[in-house]
Amino acid sequence: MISYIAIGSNQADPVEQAKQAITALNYITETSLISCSSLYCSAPMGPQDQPDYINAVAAVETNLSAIALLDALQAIEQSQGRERKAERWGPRTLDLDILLYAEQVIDDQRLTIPHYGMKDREFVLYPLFEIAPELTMPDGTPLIEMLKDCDKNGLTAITG
Ligand code: 5RU
Ligand code: CA
Ligand code: CA
Ligand code: CA
Repeated sequence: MISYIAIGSNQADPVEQAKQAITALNYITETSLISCSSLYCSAPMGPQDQPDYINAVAAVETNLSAIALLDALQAIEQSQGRERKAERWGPRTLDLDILLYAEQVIDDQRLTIPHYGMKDREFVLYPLFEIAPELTMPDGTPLIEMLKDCDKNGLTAITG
């Protein structure tokens, strides 16, 4: 299955956190990294009193189930110092979210796919478009249609 994964960090050298996470994705069992977007700098959405984020989107090919992939992603978050905090949507060293898993729609306790917030988040849609411009959502909506309603809000690719 092809799965698209959102990467986010705004603590403890976010560029290095993101790069390390991309490497770690390729080390997941039964999983290989297909492609990765540029790294992007984005203003925080949700709580504003936190640093800017580094965001990216990666594509992987995996034989794991969606839940097994989620377990592997949460293990990477832990290994890169993710701490569980009381504050909702606060700063974090690493956040890995499954955006899409094949063409599946999953609605379970631990996992909602497509990711519920992705349609409103420029830091997800633009990196995803960079690596999958022809993508359509499981409901048939083309990604490029979602981008038309999505302001860049200062999102910038990091060069170099
Ligand atoms: C509310 C609205 C809460 C949008 C959240 C990230 C949201 C973020 C991230 C940027 C959060 C969830 N802002 N805010 N990048 N995560 N730029 O990865 F995304 S908290
Ligand atoms: Ca692997
Ligand atoms: Ca997230
Ligand atoms: Ca998350």
